[in-house]
Amino acid sequence: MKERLQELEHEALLKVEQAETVDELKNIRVEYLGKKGPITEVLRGMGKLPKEERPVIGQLANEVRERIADAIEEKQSRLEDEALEEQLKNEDIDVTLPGRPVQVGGPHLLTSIIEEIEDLFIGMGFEIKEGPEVETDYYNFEALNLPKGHPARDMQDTFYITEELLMRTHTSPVQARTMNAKNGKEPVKMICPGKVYRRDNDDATHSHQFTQIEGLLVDENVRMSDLKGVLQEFAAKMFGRERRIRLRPSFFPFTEPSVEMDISCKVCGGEGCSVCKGTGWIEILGAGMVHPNVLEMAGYDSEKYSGFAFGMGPERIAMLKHGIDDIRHFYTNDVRFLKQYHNA
Ligand code: 2NL
Repeated sequence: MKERLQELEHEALLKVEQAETVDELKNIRVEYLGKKGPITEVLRGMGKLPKEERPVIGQLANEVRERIADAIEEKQSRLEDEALEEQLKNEDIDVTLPGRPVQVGGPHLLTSIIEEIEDLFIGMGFEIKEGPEVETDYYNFEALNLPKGHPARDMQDTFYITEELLMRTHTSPVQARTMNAKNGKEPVKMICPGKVYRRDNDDATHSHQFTQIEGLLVDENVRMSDLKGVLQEFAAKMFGRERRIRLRPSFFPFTEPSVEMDISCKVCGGEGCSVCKGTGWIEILGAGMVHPNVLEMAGYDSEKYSGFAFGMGPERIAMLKHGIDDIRHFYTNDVRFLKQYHNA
């Protein structure tokens, strides 16, 4: 019995010595120290031993069991330490390595320009208004002195959805709606930025979808000189105090009289060059005094109220400001293009 126990101990300790994983150790523990293991068996068979041998064998069996258990425990903690060491070695972090740069986006050039123009007019007391891009024929055309049959309503130029519904061709309907809501009584001082749509073939200067910013001021005693002062201030803030402006007669169905505003060419200072096509001037926007028909249709007494309005294309403004030669850059969104203007 004594030899059997010593043999078991020797065998178990050898296996523990050779074990390479915690799992193997678990198996050894079950095999030798488990309820069905050989040591338990020895202890169970003690009844058959002579009485005087029982305590000796019992003590030896307990000692053997303890030594095996200690060996397993010691080996297990060594294996675990080694595993941790290995893991730490693999997870080594070099805190001196340079960080990975984070890609940060920025506002689209068109958004920046529109916000710059908005801020500028907010500074002069104008409100920002927005309205639907799908409009009724009434607000897009009729209310703006473009009656049925007017050439500007041509199917060729407008995305019609039904006979009565269309994609707005300008932001003017937002202004017509705002005036309507005042019932011909209160003044209006607003600008409306937004997307507009035209049936056009896209090229360097045309896009079937682009943006517009229009302005409108309606009150008693509004004169052409008020329009000129506001536009002068806009041009100075947007392009620089040194640029001059001029107003040329023009035509729009919704204003009378109508004008177009030019600013002096930055490149040649007015001498004439390729940028201004030899004229010394660059066209910036259209404007005029609100047509009495437009005021009357919105409910204003055109004898008492008058107003001015203007409209411009933010794409064109941005192109002039930054020397961009193709309107399609705003919509193809090549990041190499967009990135150049993240601080513009
Ligand atoms: C241009 C010219 C213009 C207006 C827009 C307007 C709106 C109302 C009444 C009268 Cl509700 N006028 N808008 C007036 C003159 C010119 O736009 O060249 N835009 C890019």
